[in-house]
Amino acid sequence: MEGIRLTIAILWLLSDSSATPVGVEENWGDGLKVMTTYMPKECEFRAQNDDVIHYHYVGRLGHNGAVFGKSFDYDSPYIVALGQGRIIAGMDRGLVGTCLWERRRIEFPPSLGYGDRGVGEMIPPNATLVFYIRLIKLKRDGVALGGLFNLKEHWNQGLTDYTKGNHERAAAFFEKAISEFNQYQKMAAICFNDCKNNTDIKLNSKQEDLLSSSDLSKQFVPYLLEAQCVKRCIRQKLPHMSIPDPVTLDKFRKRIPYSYLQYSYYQLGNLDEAIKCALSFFYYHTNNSMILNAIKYYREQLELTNDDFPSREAGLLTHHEHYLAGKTAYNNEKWLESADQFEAALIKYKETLSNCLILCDDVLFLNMTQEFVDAETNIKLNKMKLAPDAMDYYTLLQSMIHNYLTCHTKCHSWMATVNGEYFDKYLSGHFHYLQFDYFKTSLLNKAAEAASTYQALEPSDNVMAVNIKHFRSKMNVPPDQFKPREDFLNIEEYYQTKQRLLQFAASGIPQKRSGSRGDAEMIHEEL
Ligand SMILES: *[C@@H]1O[C@H](CO)[C@@H](O)[C@H](O)[C@H]1NC(C)=O
Ligand SMILES: *[C@@H]1O[C@H](CO)[C@@H](O)[C@H](O)[C@H]1NC(C)=O
Ligand SMILES: *[C@@H]1O[C@H](CO)[C@@H](O)[C@H](O)[C@H]1NC(C)=O
Ligand SMILES: CC(=O)N[C@H]1CO[C@H](CO)[C@@H](O)[C@@H]1O
Repeated sequence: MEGIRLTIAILWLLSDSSATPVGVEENWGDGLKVMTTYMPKECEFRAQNDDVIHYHYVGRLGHNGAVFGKSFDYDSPYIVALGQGRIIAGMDRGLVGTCLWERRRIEFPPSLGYGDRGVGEMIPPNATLVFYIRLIKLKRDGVALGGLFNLKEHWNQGLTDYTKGNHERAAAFFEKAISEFNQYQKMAAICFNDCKNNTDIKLNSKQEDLLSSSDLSKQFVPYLLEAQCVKRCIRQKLPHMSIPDPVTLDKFRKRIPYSYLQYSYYQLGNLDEAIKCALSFFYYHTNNSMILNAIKYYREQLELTNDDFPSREAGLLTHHEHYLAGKTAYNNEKWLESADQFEAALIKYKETLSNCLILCDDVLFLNMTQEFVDAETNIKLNKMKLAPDAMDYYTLLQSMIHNYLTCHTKCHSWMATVNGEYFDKYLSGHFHYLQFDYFKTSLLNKAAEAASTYQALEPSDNVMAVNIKHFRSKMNVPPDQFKPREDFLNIEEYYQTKQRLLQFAASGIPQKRSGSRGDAEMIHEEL
């Protein structure tokens, strides 16, 4: 039984990757010739009979290459239900099995086309036809497959149009991709939340065995379990999603598309949108001089002041704004206002940090989806082990861990970068200001709490120890008020742990177990 499953899995893998090699013409009988000219990296969905397909085409005459028809205008693809005789036989047959976003060349004789009569002035009698097609949408039972989250394809289409100077179309594609990214992010957040502390999913014994061979791997088990859970969750919630790849996601995470989009809007004369996009990019690249100049220019043109921040991401990074407002109020000795701003900044800090971290979990999850935890059967793990030149499992795991931890630590330093300037004690700084704000407004219990939190976050800073002593002895604050805020201590502790792990991960590849051929056979048996 298990042996059969493995065989099926491997056959499936082989058939999947060899079905339509790029650039090889295949003869499908009756003179029908099909060649894939572009294959997307992920082919999750292939056109089958009765699917409603949307595709672009250029049709050429076989004997002289003359174009007799085309649809290459992205707003009007050809739409048809496949395999129902609604289009000429050559196309009805030649389009079967096309992947979403695949490009094909389909050639067929008149017997599968317009026969010995031809049609109109464009297609003469007895014409061999050649179609170049690209499948852009696939609907099965009324549901668009994969079309929901093709942010990579939309992003690439946008770049192509951007390069050609077609900014209207580029902007439309960028917008589409960004909105898909936002939807994906929202869904990922829900799933990651649902999967915290999940107990349904366990490593199988072979995974456990592999992981238990290194200390670093062991520490990573909870994340592996979480990733498995998340994968299931997203599959359930978005069954027709085409999974974005990590490299593309990373670009969106860094808001790179906004730097293109702002320029496209500028070219289109839409400065209102241009400045929103520029500011959205700016938040993540606060010392990029090009974007700073662009923002300055837009502000002048639109007669905006520096206090207007019409970003697309409004609300996302406002912890910085609250923080700066808190400092300003502090400098103006408006203690209560300052305290309010710092408290607001802390709330936003937690929100923003967790949004950033969630996207790091993505890095891990997506990498594992592609390389490690495939389906419930570890198909790809086996494929890796069986293929002689496959990437070594430990190298893979290590680089995954490294990427993941790097992403996490980047979130923290990104949070602490205000308008391009990195603040070494950003988080603890809030509490430094707060203890003084509260002291000045005679909210001594709160001052004690803030001082203790600062002390716990910066244990080597003696100044606060002096203050705490002062609150205790001179101001008579009761001892039970000197409790640091757990939520922020946890954030810091978690961060420190990850930094340690990162150093550990960077310090050397976990020891490979001897006899990797043996491993392969072992796994082979288990399935
Ligand atoms: C088309 O092909 C048919 C059969 O091969 C032949 O009888 C006919 O004369 C051809 N017509 C033209 C216009 O070439
Ligand atoms: C998850 O588990 C940890 C420790 O077991 C616990 O402190 C935390 O509150 C749990 N979180 C949720 C969301 O249940
Ligand atoms: C931007 O800031 C970072 C760290 O704050 C610094 O390493 C980098 O050199 C700066 N880049 C520019 C262009 O100023
Ligand atoms: C094995 C591995 O880590 N693969 C990829 C994970 O994702 C990052 C991008 O986020 C890639 O750079 C890695 O190559």
